[in-house]
Amino acid sequence: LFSAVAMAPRDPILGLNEQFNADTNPAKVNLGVGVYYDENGKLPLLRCVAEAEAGMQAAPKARGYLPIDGIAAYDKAVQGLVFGADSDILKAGRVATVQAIGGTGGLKIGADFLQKLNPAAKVLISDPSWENHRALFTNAGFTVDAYPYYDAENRGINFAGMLAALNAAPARTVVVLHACCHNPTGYDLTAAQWEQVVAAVKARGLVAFLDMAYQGFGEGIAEDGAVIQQFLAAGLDFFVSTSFSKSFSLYGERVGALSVVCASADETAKVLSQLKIVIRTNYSNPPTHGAQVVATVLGTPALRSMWEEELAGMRVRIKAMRGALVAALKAAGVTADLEFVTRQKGMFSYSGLNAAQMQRLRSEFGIYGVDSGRICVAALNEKNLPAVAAAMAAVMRG
Ligand code: PLP
Ligand code: TYF
Repeated sequence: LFSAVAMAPRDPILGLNEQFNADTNPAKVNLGVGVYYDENGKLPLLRCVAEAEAGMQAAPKARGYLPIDGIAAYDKAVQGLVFGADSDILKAGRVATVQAIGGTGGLKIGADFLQKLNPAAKVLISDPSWENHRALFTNAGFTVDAYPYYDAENRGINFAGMLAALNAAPARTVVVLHACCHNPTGYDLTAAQWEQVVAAVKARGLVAFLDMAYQGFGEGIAEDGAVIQQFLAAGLDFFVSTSFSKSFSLYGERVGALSVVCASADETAKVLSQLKIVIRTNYSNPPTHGAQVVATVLGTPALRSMWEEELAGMRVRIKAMRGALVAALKAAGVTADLEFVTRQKGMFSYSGLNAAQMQRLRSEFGIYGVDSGRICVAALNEKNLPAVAAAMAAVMRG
């Protein structure tokens, strides 16, 4: 039965983790996978999460099946975070939101629904993008192409190229956009550039799918969600996937959501009914624990402020590490202009190092980043920074 089954390639990023774990170098540092580590190099358990869980443990509940679309209070909290709790769009009942198995699950529910709706549509993702975007939409049955995004020469975004690609796309093309903290480059569009993207999406009749996996890691919760308001203001229907993996440090609980903005409450009810079919035929209904934690935190004022502070703490620490990395590289004799590292947003930096340099970092220094040059600055701390900077400076010198 399985004699013709070929070995599938490893996920390039998760594969790096395996390599890192097998490395016996005591000085090794993992800057590969996109995970936030605290100043002691530990995966944090947020205090707001621990307190919510303590409350849940103090009054344990039986675990029945959840509704197909998840915990109602959770879906409502997601909507408030993404669209603004007092927004007109929510008052009008024009957003269908379902709990999903991580941000990945939100993307997949959206992809499966879109595939039924419009099987011939193409999907455009950024060049480069999170690797799983291409695989996920391809597996959902779409042809996936890329729009220009990274501009290596100018250390930024090839915005003219991006806009030209959107303007050349046929109507109904699905355009996957990183709402904030672009993975892998760290370069985000300005509000003025987003305005032009929104206009192109509207003029060409494209379908925007905003992937929001890092809300709160760039400039703040509302600031990072501002692009949603720009799409709303244009009167567009669009998709938003949400992930709480990073913002709640709940990676393994798989807490996410999909929201679909529709033209009317009636349309919303119909869309919701279709999303539920996608869910029902894949995994029936979602798990309880992680979403209950997030719903409790977001719905309890004291825990919510605690979360906002803890999230701000992660954001501020990442920014400090960006600055410290640039300073340490300069101190190590690197003369190139590295200001771009502090301009980038979120957990990642496209360092500008090439694949050969990234491989040297691994083999000679035990510093693990992705061959594309991506490093996870959220894994830097005062202790590992000197070694990382020294190693980077060494491979940059050649
Ligand atoms: N989208 C992007 C851009 C990501 O970087 C990630 C990271 O893991 C995800 C989606 C998936 O998030 P989750 O782990 O919640 O599925
Ligand atoms: O890009 C990253 O590192 C994160 C984590 O298949 C991740 O988004 C990486 C690969 C993958 C799932 C999650």
